[in-house]
Amino acid sequence: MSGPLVCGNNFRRRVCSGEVLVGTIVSLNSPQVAEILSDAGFDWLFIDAEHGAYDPLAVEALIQATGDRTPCLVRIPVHEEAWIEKMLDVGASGIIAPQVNTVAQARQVVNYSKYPPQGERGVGIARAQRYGVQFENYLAQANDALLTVIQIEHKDAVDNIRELVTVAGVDVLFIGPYDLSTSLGIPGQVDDPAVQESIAEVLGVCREAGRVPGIFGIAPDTVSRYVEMGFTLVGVGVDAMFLSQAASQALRDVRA
Ligand code: 3PY
Ligand code: MG
Repeated sequence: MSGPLVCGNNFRRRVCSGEVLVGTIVSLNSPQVAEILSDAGFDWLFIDAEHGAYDPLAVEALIQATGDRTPCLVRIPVHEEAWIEKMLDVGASGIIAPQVNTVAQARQVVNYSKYPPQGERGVGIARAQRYGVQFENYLAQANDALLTVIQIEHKDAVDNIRELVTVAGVDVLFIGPYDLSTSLGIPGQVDDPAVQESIAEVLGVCREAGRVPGIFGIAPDTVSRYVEMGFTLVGVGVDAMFLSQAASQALRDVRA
C-alpha cells in the first residue's frame, strides 16, 4: 500500500531523543490556518481541543490540512477514553492531556492511549489506519509511534513530580505556565519567582529521571530562554495572537 502511515513519521523518536522541536498552538477552526502554520515550518502543531472550539471532525480537518507533513499533537479537553481514541483515530501523532496532577490520572491517560498489552485503547476503522487499508500495520506500530504527553500545570502536579516522572508510557511532561500560575493564585504572572521556581524544579526532576521536558510560552524570547534552560519540546505563540499582533502592527505602522 502506498503512502506513509500517519504515525510512521518517527516524531516520537525525535521527541524522545531530546531534539529541540518547536511547535505552536492552533486554536482557530481553520484548516487554512493549520496549513499556513505547517508551511511555515513548525516541527509540530499543538491543536488545542481543550480551549479551542473543536469537535472531532474539526480536528480531523486540521490534521488533513497539514497533509500529514507536520505532526499534530492534540490537547484533549478531558481525560476520557472517547476523546483520546477519537483524536488518535483521526490521525493525531499523539495526545496532550491537560492538568495531570496524580499518578492515577497519568496511568489512566496512558492506558487509553495504548493498545494492549500496554493499555486498553479501543480499535475501530478510522483515518489513522487509512480507513482500514493499513489496519494491521497501524496496530503493529501505533504504541511505539504515538506520543503521550501529560501537562504539569498545577501546584499539586509539581508536588507530585517525583512520582509523575516514573509513570511508564508518559513520553513528555509538558509545563503549562499559565495554569500553573493560576493554581498558585497569581493568574497570568508566569514570570513571578513562584512560577519560575516551580518550572525549574520540574525541569530538574525530569532531567534527573531522564524524561523529556516540554513547555509553552507566548513570546519567542521566553521560549528561547526555556530552550537554553533545557526544555526540548516547546510551543511558541498561538495562531490567533500571531494574526491579531501582525494586523495591529501593520495598522499602527501605516497610521504612523
Ligand atoms: C498553560 O500555560 O496553562 C498551557 O496549558 C499552555 O500549554
Ligand atoms: Mg494549561
